[in-house]
Amino acid sequence: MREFNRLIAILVACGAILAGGGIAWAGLGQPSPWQLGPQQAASPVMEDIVWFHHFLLWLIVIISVFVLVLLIYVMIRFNARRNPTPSRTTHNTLIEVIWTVVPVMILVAIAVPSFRLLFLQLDVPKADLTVKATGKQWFWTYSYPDAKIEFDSLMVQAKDLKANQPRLLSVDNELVVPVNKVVRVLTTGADVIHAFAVPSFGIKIDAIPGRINETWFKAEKEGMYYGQCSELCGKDHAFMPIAVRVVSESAYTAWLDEAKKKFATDDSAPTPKVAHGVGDTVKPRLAAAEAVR
Ligand SMILES: [Cu+2]
Repeated sequence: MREFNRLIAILVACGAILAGGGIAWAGLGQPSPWQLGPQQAASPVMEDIVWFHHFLLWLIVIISVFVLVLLIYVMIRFNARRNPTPSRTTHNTLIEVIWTVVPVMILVAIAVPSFRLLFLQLDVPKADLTVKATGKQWFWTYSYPDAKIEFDSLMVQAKDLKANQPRLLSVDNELVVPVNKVVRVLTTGADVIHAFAVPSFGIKIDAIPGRINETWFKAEKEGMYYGQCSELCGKDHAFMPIAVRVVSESAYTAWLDEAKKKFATDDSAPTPKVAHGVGDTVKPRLAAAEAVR
């Protein structure tokens, strides 16, 4: 019985580490050393995802421990030595009803929050702002269609990192959005399939050439939020990070005024080709991206 107690203690400790990991060690907006759980939530969708994750985690821990305890009990109590003449019972209606109905109830308990979360993610609320993220080999181009601006966002090389800039996640031109506003994100790919993902916002959506995908987030805290391309897209797949700077409404307006001068899209130019191959507008930036490596 001492072994059994020790086993239970280990299981409880593992559960505590798993549950604690998500809360205690996760950084805001970026991964942190020894992190086990998801990154801290900064949007309503991610808050639901984190809740759902912990709900499922505890559910499966309880079920696993319950099954393990049953197995151990059967092994000890009903082995050939302690139970030489086994019972001949083949049916027990009450137990059969219980082991059918209880799992069904558990599945329904999972399905309800699962569908609620799915609808929250897919049902894009009325957007305050639309941004388009185009995945290119190997950087992102962001456009703000309403403000008529567009710019490329390339990873900062390790030797050029400033203080507080995380390696492999920082970029030269961040995607800037206002806090507490619904941001609709349109994604597409210019060459191959990429995926736009920011863990703290709970978004991950494919950027497919010739297609526009749509998702949304509402950042509830100001700060820097990092993500990465999440669809294997070629040799520099790991070097096209996503950096989102969430700022106050007034700081956003100020940034937008600056950006309109710096990154204005030329209306007279033909729209960049995004459907097939590497568009003409991509090539000079591609050369620049190659040159720094
Ligand atoms: Cu990619």
